[in-house]
Amino acid sequence: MADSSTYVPPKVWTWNQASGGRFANINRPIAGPTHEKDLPVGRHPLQLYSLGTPNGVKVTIMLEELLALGHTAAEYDAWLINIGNGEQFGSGFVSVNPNSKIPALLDRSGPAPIRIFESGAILLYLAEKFGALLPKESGARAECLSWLFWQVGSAPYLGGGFGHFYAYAPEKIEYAIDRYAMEVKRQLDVLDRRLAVTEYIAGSTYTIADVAIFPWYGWLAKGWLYAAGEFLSVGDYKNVQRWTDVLLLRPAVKRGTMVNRTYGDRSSQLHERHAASDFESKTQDKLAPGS
Ligand SMILES: N[C@@H](CCC(=O)N[C@@H](CS)C(=O)NCC(=O)O)C(=O)O
Repeated sequence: MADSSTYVPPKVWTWNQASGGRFANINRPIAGPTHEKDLPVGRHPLQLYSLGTPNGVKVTIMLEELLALGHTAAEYDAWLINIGNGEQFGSGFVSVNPNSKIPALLDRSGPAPIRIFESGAILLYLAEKFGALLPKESGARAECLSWLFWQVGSAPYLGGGFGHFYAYAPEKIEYAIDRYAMEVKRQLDVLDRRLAVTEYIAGSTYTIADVAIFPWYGWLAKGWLYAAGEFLSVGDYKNVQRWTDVLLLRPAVKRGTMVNRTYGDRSSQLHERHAASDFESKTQDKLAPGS
C-alpha cells in the first residue's frame, strides 16, 4: 500500500485483496453469495438473522419492546450471523438480504414468508405490523420518521467514516479522522439540541426513532464505540447523556442488547434467543460493549 501522502489513484481501480485493514478478509467489490448455506428456522413467527452490533441491536430492542407491550406475535428466534467469518455471504442469508449485511428478518406469520432487510425498514415494518412505537397522528408520525431516516443516513459517517478511520484503518490519516470527527460532533450536537427541548427524540413519547438512534449515539455518548469518548468529549452532550441514561434503564433495552452479543462480559451474552426464559441465567447489568 502506498503512503497516503504519495498515493496517486490509477486510471482504473482494481481489487487489491491485500490492502489490509480490520475487515479486509470480508470486504469485496462484488455482491452475491460466496457459498451455499441454508438458514436455520425456529418455531416462532419471526426469524431474525443478526449480530449484536448497533444495527443488530436496534431490532432486538424493538422485538423485546413489543413483547413487553404484550404483543405475543412478536415472539422471535434470533440466530447468530458471524460476519467476521463471512456468514453474511451464505446463499440462505443473501436470499433474505441481497446486501449481505445484518440484520435481516423473515416474517413467517402469513401465507408466504416476507423478507425485510435494512434495520430502519425492519423497525418501520414491525411498528406498522403491531401498531406500536410509531405515532398515528400525521405530524408526530412525520417527526418520528424524519429522525428514523436521519439515523439511517447519519450513522455511516459515524461507523464507516469516523469509526473506520479512528479505530480500524491500517494507518491514522489526520485528514480523514478530522473530517469525520467534526461531522460526528456535529451530529451529537444535532441530537443534543433536540433533546434540550424534547424528552425523547420524536417528542414526548418513546418511539422507533429512539430505538434506532440509541445503539449508535447513546453508546457513543457512553464511550462504548471505538474507545472514542474522551477524543470526542462526549460528556459535553448533557442532553444526549440524560436521554441515554433513561433508555439504559428500560428492561427491553437491557434484554435486546444481550441478544446475538458476542463480546463483553460472558454472562451478558445471549448468542441465540429462542424464548423469554433464555435470559434467566444472564446478567442484564453488564452491558457496556467491551466490558
Ligand atoms: N444500512 C444497514 C447497515 C447494516 C450493516 O452495516 N451491517 C454490518 C454490521 S453492523 C454488516 O453486516 N457488515 C458485514 C459486511 O459488511 O460484510 C442497516 O442499517 O441495516
